[in-house]
Amino acid sequence: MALVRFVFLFVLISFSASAQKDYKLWLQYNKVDNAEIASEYKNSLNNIVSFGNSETIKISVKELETGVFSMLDKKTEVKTQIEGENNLIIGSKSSLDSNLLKTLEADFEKINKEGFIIKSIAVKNKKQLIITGKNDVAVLYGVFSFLRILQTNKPINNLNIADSPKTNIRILNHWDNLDRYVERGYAGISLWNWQKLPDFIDQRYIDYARANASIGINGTVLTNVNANALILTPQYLEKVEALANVFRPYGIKVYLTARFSAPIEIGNLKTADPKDPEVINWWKNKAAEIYKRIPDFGGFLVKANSEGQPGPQNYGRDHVDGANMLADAVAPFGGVIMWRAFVYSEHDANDRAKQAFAEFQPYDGKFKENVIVQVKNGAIDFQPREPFHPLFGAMPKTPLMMEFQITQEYLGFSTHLVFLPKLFQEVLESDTYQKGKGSTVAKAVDGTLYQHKLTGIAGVANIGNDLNWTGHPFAQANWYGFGRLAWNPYLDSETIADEWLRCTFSNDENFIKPVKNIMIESREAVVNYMTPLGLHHIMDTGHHYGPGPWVSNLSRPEWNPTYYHKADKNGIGFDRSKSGTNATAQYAPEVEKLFDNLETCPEKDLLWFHHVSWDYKLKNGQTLWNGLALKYQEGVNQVAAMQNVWNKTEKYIDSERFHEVQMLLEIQNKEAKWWRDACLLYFQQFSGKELPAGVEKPTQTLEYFKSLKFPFAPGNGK
Ligand code: GCW
Repeated sequence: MALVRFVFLFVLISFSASAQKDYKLWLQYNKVDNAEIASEYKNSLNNIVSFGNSETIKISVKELETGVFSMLDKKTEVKTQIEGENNLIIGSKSSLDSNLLKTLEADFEKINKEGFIIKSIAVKNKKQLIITGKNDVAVLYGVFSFLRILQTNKPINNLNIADSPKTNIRILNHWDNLDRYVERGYAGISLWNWQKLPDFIDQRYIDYARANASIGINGTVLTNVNANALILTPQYLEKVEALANVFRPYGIKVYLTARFSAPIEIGNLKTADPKDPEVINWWKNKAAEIYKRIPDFGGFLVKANSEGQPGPQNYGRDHVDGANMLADAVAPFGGVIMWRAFVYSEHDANDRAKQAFAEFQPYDGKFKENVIVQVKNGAIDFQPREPFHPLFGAMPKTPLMMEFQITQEYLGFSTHLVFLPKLFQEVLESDTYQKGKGSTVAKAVDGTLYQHKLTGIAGVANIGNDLNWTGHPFAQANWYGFGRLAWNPYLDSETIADEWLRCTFSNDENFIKPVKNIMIESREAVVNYMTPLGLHHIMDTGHHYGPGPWVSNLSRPEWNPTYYHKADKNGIGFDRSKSGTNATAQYAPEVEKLFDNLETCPEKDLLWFHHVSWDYKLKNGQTLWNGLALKYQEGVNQVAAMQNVWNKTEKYIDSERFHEVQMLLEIQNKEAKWWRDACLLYFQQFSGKELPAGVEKPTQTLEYFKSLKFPFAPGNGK
């Protein structure tokens, strides 16, 4: 009996230890096991000297104490005066004495409001390390950045860092409903426990804020863009206020989605017409009511006249009327309106890829100062690969915000290991040629191209109440990488993968090198086994789980995969060139030319822009049919290669996360094959050709794949 109890206890303890690893994200603060580095760190870190006593500074101190203790086994004392040498001084500009201010004068010139300085300095001839910034939250960012230096085992003896975020709004968009169902969520239910709020503050809220602050995220939209007006009632605002209070010391502002018809639904008005004086007044009062509770409320995110959501067009008005009316309501309080450009209509016979541009581009320059238009990275919908959205090169007078999707709606849910920063980087680096060569999407987004003051990057969150937050241990890297890129859209995804692996797992090069490769390869792998050569939107209906290239019976034509791949006897692909829908004309002439011409169009985007015959010769000499089939196979092979690498990592990490990833990769392998077989069997009906050598025979018939149904697949909107 005693033995049983002992074993039980042991299991419990080891479970909670490993569970903690999953939960702790990239803030593991593993013990530094390189003795030399550890002793160098210990020698350079005596006491913490803390100036200021705001909540944020207290959090910063605690974080440093925890981090240093856990990584170095060293207990630091917290002082309020500098004594001796090798102290770690933290405090914001206003709390520093004139001596320190003078020493750092030139450094403060280098940073913006949210930027930080980490610098080795001499105070009265004694060496010290200081972390500072223009306000307390900037100091917190500096603290996390410093801890990351320790986590990644980099030297600290001569630091001289001045780093500022390049965008103002670095924000998560939660597609969370009030009943806690997360639209396109694959990691459990919503973190926000509305029923227990405002009185019960779940530790999760604090840990969420801390994780976000550690990567520089400074905003969160709590509610789904498919909005519910109830969030704007006092009953819910009280709960929102409680969350805002938790997030504030971490520098995170709360935003909400505004349902355009709220004045009718909760305000008892007869209309929501943005030109109606009563409606205008209702929103003004609502804004005042919110700001009374939450003085630093960020503003509203709005999905209007898109996929059935109400909007100004219901009243014969346009997007500018709607956005500007709301902008006026929040302007007195410093709020912003993030107005989404994700619009398309079944009543518009135009190519769906052209519709958002056609509608929004003419509005350039017409929005109020505190409106930022939020544009998805591509013109369709978060596909494994899309060319950059043409709006990014076409609205010089309007601040444009990037919307990325961190949750993997179209990239294997939380089951597939896909490192998204690679995708994000590809988009950010794309050249719009708006002001000639070098006019990258990143420059449009960070405002440097047209000197916009309001800038931002949004990511549709992949977070839920799963123990590990994101469903897949490696999906944590996508949350992390999103934050890092929102801070600096010019960061290299490989650097991000490297940092994340070291902070999350281990600094052992034998682990880092091969696993980093997995991450970097993983994005191309998913493109290959789902939608190679520019194919897109061929997933199954509604839940978007698995392949469904055959689907053609949906009420809206542009919801059908057959609309997108247009496979027939003659070939496959969507002709968006001049001979087709001419979507290429929405890009700057240099880009238009590149995409329009079959010879110059990058092969990765081939079938996005061209309908190409099955016998078309690819650059490597293969026919399109053979090349397509081989790409599908390559995707499957890449997953198998990822598995081989992963299977050798067991000795470097905890067995729980090792096994989790191992099982998930096995599912990914099965599903990659499913995609390959289903798509190739389906397209083969049109090509009429044999599978080339090197492509494995399908395991099932096309009929079988078509018969698969998933009525309970997660994340499908309700
Ligand atoms: O990708 C599609 C999703 C919808 C989502 C919509 C949007 C929130 O399938 O679930 O709705 O985009 O971005 O508004």
